[in-house]
Amino acid sequence: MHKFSRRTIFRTAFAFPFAGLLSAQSSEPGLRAYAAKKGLFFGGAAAWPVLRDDADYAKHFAEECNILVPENVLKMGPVHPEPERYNFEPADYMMEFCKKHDMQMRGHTLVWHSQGWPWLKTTVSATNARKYLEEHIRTVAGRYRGRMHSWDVVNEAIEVADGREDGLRKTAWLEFLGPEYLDIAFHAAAAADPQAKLTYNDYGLDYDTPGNEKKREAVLRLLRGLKDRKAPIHAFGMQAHLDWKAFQNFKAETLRRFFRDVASLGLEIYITELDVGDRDLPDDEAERDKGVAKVYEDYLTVALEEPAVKAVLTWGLTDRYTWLAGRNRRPSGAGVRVLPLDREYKRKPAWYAIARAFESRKA
Ligand code: 9MR
Repeated sequence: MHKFSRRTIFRTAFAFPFAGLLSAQSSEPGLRAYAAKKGLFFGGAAAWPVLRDDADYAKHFAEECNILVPENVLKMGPVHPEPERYNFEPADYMMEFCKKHDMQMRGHTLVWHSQGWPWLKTTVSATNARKYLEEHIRTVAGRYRGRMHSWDVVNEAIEVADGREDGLRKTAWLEFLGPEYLDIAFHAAAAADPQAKLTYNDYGLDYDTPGNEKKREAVLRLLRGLKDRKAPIHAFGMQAHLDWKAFQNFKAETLRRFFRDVASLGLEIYITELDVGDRDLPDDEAERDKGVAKVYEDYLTVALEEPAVKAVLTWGLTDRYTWLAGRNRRPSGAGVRVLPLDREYKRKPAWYAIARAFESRKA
């Protein structure tokens, strides 16, 4: 474990709040050390083949993270492009990378309505859906048996706007198998990897708005249902795709209450896909970085009050590679500044904000 003091981090962050100045980087340890000091994980979503081909990117993952999640390569389509063919090469590489750098790995995701099998429509039907789903989970989760920290078994199964009483999203899996597809997936995952923490992961739950409240209710219903039916579920993944403007709707007590409700079901909580959209902040970098950092700090400080929260992962690590580059494009052409490291891998105010939030966690 690296040595670092609480004073250093506060001093540094406040002395040079927005500066790339500091980013010559220092002997300061990575965020993984701040997390580990509290028995927690910090990590990021890694892109493929960037992790293999960009040595700087890889170096910063190893330095900052004690957990990694593949951004895309374990999704149903990428990992299982044809009924009889799997592509494990990228995820195998990432697993080796994790081992080499003393990091854990999360799997994302066994069941999702998006980026599914290209062959779903032509091959899968109500009569064979269960067989295909179980086989997929057995093969993918089974390959990494005993080596995954956790698996997002089901991702984003709630869509209140789809109009069902139970809030379930209308997907092919629901159509073929009914709501039982959730239980089928969790049981198959537990059989394939009895050690991994099996997780339900979702977004749109962060704010004190009627829409988010409805979705929180539906997610709690889903989690409670799984627990009542004795499905093997161990954790809830809070994606936390935040946005600077939308964050005006954040209310600490609402998040606290939701996390308490989830924790009372006996589940761990992971912040799985954190980032902070900067679309409505001005072009000026210092101002933007300050606004984004404040959202990271305000959110995480509250989230980390909840003892059930065990891990924080950002969706990406550097502004050089982020899905928000497309979504938060600005008229000026200036690049987004939404993650802890900038395009040149320098630590931004958001990095210090995350470090301070870890420091605020009660041991
Ligand atoms: O960041 C991911 C992007 O590269 C993919 O094109 C997209 C579709 O598969 O998924 C993005 O990641 C999503 C994650 O898997 C689930 N939660 C929302 C994320 C951002 O869209």
